[in-house]
Amino acid sequence: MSLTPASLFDSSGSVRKEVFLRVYESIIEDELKDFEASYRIPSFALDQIKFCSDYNVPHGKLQRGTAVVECFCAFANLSTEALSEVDLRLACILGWCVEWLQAFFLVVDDIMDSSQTRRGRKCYYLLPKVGMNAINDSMILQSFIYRLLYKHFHKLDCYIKLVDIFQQVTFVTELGQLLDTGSQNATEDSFSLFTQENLERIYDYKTGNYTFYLPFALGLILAGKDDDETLKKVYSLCMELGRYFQAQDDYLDCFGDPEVTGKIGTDIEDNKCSWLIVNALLLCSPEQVETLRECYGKRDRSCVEQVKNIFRNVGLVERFEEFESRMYSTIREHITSLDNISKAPFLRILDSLYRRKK
Ligand code: GPP
Ligand code: MG
Ligand code: MG
Ligand code: MG
Repeated sequence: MSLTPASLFDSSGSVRKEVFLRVYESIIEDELKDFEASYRIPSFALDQIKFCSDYNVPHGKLQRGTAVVECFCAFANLSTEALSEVDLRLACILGWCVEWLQAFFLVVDDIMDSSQTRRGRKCYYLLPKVGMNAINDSMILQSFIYRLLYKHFHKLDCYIKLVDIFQQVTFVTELGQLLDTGSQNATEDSFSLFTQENLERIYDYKTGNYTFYLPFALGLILAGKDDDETLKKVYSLCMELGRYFQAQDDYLDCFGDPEVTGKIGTDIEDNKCSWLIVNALLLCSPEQVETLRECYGKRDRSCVEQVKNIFRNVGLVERFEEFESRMYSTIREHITSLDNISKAPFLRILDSLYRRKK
C-alpha cells in the first residue's frame, strides 16, 4: 500500500482515518506472519492474538494515534509534499504504538472499574470466550509496542528515546491508575481524598501523559525537534489538555449519553475522585454532604440516582459549562503564546475537544 501526503491527509491537514486504518491492517498482518515464523505457535493462539488486537486496538476515536502523525508533519518543518513515504509510514507505526498502549490500558481499566461497555460494545473481559484471559492478552497488547519499535526503529538514532518515553509514560500512567483507585480501596475516610489537588495529580498521571504528552513528544522525537526546552513547554501544555480532557471524561461518565460515549459510567459506584464529586463538595449543604457520604460508592441504583440528583441540584451542569469555556480560553491563550514550535497540532486537538460529547 503506497502512502503519500495526498492520500494520508485531507484538505484541512487531518489524517484520513480510513488510510490510517489500512496501515493497522498491514501492521497486524506482518506481525502475525512474524509470530508464526518465530514461535511454535498453534493456530488457536494466533487467532486469539488477532482477535484481541482487532477487538481492542482499531475501534476508538484514534485521536492519539493520528496526533502522532500530524505532530510529526507539523514539527518536521518540511512542506507536506516533501515528506517521504518511509517517514510517513514510520509516523503511522508510532501512532499505532500509542493506540496499542491505549488498548492495553483500557482492557485492564475496564476490569478494574467493573465497566460493562466500551466503544459501544461489551468490554473485552466480559466476552464469554475471554474472561480473565484478558489479563495476559492485555500484556500481549503491550508487547506489540516494543516489538514494533524494535522492528521498525532499532537502526535509527531515536530508537532508545522512543523505547524510553514509552516506558516512562507507561509507568507514570500506572502510578496514575494506582492513585485513581486509591479512593476505591480507602479504608479510612475516602472523602478526604476528594480534593482539587488530588484530582489534578490523578489527571496529570493517569491521563495527560499518555493521551497528550506521548503523541506530541513522539512527533517531536521523530522530527528531531525534541530539545529539552521544547519538551518542557509541550509537557506543561499537555498537562492542561489532560486536565481539561479528563474533567470532560468525568462529566460524561455521569451526564453523557452512553449511546454516544459508547460506555456506561461507573465513577459513582466505584467511589472515584472525579471532577463532579470534588466540585459538589464545594457547593453542598451539610445535609447534602451527609447524603453523599451515605450514597457515593454504592452499587445501588437508588443511591446512584440520589448522588446524580445532588450533582444536578447544586448546579454542577452549569458549573461544568463555565469550567469548560474557561479552560478552553486559557489553553488557547497558552498555545498562542508558544514560540519556535508549530501551534497547529495543539489548536487542532483543543478544538476537537471543545464541548465533546464522546
Ligand atoms: C482513564 O480513566 C485512564 C486510563 C484508561 C488509564 C488506565 C491505566 C492503566 C495502567 C490500566 P477512566 O477509567 O476514567 O477511563 P474510562 O472512563 O474510559 O473508563
Ligand atoms: Mg474506566
Ligand atoms: Mg479507570
Ligand atoms: Mg472515566
